[in-house]
Amino acid sequence: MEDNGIPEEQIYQMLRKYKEKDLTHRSGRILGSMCTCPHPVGIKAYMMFLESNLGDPGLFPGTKSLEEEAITMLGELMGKKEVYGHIITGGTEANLMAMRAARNISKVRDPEIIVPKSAHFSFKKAADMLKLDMKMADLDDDYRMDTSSVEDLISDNTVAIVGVAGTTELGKIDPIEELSRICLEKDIYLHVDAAFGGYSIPFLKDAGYDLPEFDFSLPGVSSITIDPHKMGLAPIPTGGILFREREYLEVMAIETPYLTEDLQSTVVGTRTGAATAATWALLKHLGREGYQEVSRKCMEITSHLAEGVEKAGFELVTRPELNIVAFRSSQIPVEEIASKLENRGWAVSLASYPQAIRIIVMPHLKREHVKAFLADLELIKED
Ligand code: 0PR
Repeated sequence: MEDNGIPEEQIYQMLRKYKEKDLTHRSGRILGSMCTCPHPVGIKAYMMFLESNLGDPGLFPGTKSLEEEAITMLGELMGKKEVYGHIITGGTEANLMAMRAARNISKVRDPEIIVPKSAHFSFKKAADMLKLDMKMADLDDDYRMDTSSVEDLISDNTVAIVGVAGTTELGKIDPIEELSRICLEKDIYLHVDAAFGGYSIPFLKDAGYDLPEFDFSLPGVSSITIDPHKMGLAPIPTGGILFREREYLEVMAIETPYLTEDLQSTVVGTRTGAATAATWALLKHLGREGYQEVSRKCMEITSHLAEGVEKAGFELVTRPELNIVAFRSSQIPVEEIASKLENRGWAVSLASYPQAIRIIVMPHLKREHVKAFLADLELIKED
């Protein structure tokens, strides 16, 4: 720390030097991120609420109302207006809260959860923190959760089953309808991780895409993760957790003796109201049509990219269901493709199951970026 403070302008200059080293989404070079350039309306709303702390909501009743309204709007989007939840830091915290609710509501001594092999690693964190035994269900031939494997894994200790609507690596939608039926029959908590797909599947359905049911319209679904900081275009960190019943929040409520609320169910104590303001503002500003446009454009570019990848002689792992393209080659190992693309300035990421290059076609990826990428993909065959 300096003895004498550095003048403001100099501070910004110093910061710019660091920022120059970062990649930007706007450059179109980030191909493996589920985040994107935040929408200007989200940024402005976020900045308006920088001092608001939802950890002490009695001081910020306006922000608290915004949170309730945002949760209702998200609930409506997910097939049920009366839901209970919070705007939190992201998918990890949402999945952790869901697993905590499921564990606490059960009276099981050695709790187990069942997640698909494709589940995000946040469930491993949740299992570790909550002392849950995590069983991994197999995937079917098209990388969706295999429900017969789920049924084999169910035991008296199962406290939750997790299905994913928009898997992290391939963007697949698990058979939630079937999971809902199984969970209702066996009285098991069902959590749907729609961190990625929650902000696109309903809009793509509106646009005529044939996608399966995955939300509270299915009676077995107990909770849903839906992340505004992914396809919702909100600034980071903004996540969402929705519960069908208030009781799920109550079973993990902790007494908060000196705050303006008596009980708190979130993991985080002091938490920003800015994320809530951004979520609310974007839902109101873009509306169903605005968000439909965002998702539709991403899907158009996804199709274009998938076609181009095949034309260049690479093999698609699966037909994209959402805006993720995963591909590999019979000639070049995946790591080599990745490093050659990286040498040409593309920040790609790898899918692990199966090993593949994975491109998430977020709204910052435009046609011109895909064109340049496909040209480089042709060239790397000769590198
Ligand atoms: N659930 C699913 C289905 C996810 O894909 C992710 C994250 C999470 C939960 C956890 O969400 P948070 O990261 O918000 O806690 N999926 C991306 C991933 O791990 C997150 C990401 C975003 C990674 C941008 C890299 C990146 O540059 O791949």
